[in-house]
Amino acid sequence: ITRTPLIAGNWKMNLDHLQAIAFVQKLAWSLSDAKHDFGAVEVAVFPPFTDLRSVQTLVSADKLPLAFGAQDVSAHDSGAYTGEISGAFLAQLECSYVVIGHSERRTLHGETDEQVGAKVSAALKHNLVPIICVGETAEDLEEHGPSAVPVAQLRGALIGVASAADIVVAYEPVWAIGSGQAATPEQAEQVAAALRGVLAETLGEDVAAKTRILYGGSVKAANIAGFMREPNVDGALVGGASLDLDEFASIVRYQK
Ligand code: G2H
Repeated sequence: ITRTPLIAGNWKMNLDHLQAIAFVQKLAWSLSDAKHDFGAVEVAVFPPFTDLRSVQTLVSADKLPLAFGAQDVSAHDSGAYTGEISGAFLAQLECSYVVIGHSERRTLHGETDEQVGAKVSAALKHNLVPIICVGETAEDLEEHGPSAVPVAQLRGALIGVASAADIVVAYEPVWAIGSGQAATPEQAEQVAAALRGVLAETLGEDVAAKTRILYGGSVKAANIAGFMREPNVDGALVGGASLDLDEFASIVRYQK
């Protein structure tokens, strides 16, 4: 099985409506100019909710070969959940993906593995591909070793997930996020291999073999190629560097 690499740009709470339009247009032009083969390396952006409609309009009007998704989703379909956004709404905006359980949601909003699991089920129900984020803090790493916490988080998120589910997993060590201090490719590979083992155990060998596992945490043009050489790393979830057009375009073109 070959897995198409995915380079995903997580904008976090950056780029307003007008900036988002300009960025997506320029990104598509820049990659097309460089003759990027979108079939060989898939590119996706994750703007704030308020930019999704603009990005959708642009992508569909200009038939841009970019995928997009949201940075979070509600576990509920509709109802009295002030401030939440349901998977049904995201599906209507033609989102393909949704990031779930990012460490900033876990630490700043207290999201638990159980809540992450409920959001994963909600995403799948609306045909959104969840990008399930897992990762350990520096203290976890010291106390439990490299894979224990991400493995437990992934198991928690997969409770209730059907075996045929189309999912993506992102390994993002918390100590590497926005710190400039990325994991080494070997560290990322070790955890990615353990996570693929969890997928095989819980969803079966076939799903494990086709599921993409991304690395995230201070990815930039200068270090992407090392991660992509690892057999179990199938792409990257890029934060800070996804806001710089040239840097992000270079990350996407990591093979050249
Ligand atoms: C991890 C990552 C993107 P950065 O949060 O999800 O951010 O690349 O800025 O470390």
